[in-house]
Amino acid sequence: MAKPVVKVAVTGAAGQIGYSLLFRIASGEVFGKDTPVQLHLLELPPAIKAAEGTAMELEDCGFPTLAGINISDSAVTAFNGINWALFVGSKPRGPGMERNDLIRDNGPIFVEQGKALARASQDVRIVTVGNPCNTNALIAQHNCRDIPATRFTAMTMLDENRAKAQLATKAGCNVGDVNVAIWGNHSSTMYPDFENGTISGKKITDVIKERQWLEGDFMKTVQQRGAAIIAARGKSSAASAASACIDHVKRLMERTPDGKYFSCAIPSDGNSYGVPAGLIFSFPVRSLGDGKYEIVKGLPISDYGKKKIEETTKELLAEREVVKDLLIK
Ligand code: NAX
Repeated sequence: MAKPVVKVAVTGAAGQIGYSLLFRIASGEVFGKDTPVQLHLLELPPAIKAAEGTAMELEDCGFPTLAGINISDSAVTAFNGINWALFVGSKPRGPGMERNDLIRDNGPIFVEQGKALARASQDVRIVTVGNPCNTNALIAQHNCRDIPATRFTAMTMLDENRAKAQLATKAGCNVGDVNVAIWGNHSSTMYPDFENGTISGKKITDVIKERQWLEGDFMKTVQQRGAAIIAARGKSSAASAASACIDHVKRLMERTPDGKYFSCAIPSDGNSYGVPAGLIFSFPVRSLGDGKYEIVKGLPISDYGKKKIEETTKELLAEREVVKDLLIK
């Protein structure tokens, strides 16, 4: 017997990331070849026509797992009965725009969409990709108090994948051999934790002994990869961001193998590594299966690591201050 339909809302469906993401979800890659998927596409009115074009292409792929597509410019309509909300849509940063302006500009989107989540199914899970994704997730979560806070996540998986690729190239190993997590904000203050990470079960610092490279070029490359891609491509990362979003959903659903973890920005429980409660902060996380997860506790954090975690915490607290009037207590 076919499994129940999984209803997935994708906001910003006509954007660059949407164009990569939707096809992979519809193909059965994420929820399984025996699970029908219904897509709920949310777009701004001027982009509805483009979303319709994407929907036509989705139909033309002939995916047996694609059960249907709804398109709407209303979050209330789009979120009706959904099991997953992938918040991709938000305004990009314009020329000369400060990060705080972007935060203020995008905040109201997540107030509205957070409220509209009241229409979602009881088991809904939320992944925020649109930037600044940690703070946008915080706003949505505060505006939707009937859904448990732990269901709200923001994506740092692209940063993890970027870190793994750099480490694998340096060590001359397969990307799959690398286990490394990102701490904090999806921004240039993020901390890819090479001190706790492993390569084929050995400490990264025992495999790559050039501490100068790890603290220097490696950190810089991961932290500034988004800007490097814009400089090379003329557009921001899209296919890799969509791929990371798929990894994020899959990692949350599948039990994490022993000895591994992954990066996921989640509400801090206030008991982990000195991060204030409630902040949407990327931690090393393990999935217990079916979307339940736990923060990996007890990792040793050196003075260097503490400084990095403090820096990114400080930035997230400052972002929270900028949007404090949008947060319902
Ligand atoms: P695009 O500008 O191509 O697409 C965004 C789409 O969102 C547009 O079609 C727009 O009409 C729509 N949109 C805007 N406001 C909306 C609203 N209120 N409701 C519904 N739709 C709305 O951007 P794209 O390249 O797809 O990137 C989307 C977001 O992902 C951006 O905020 C971007 O900064 C962010 N990213 C996040 C990453 C991460 O690792 N967390 C990495 C990639 C990417 O930079």
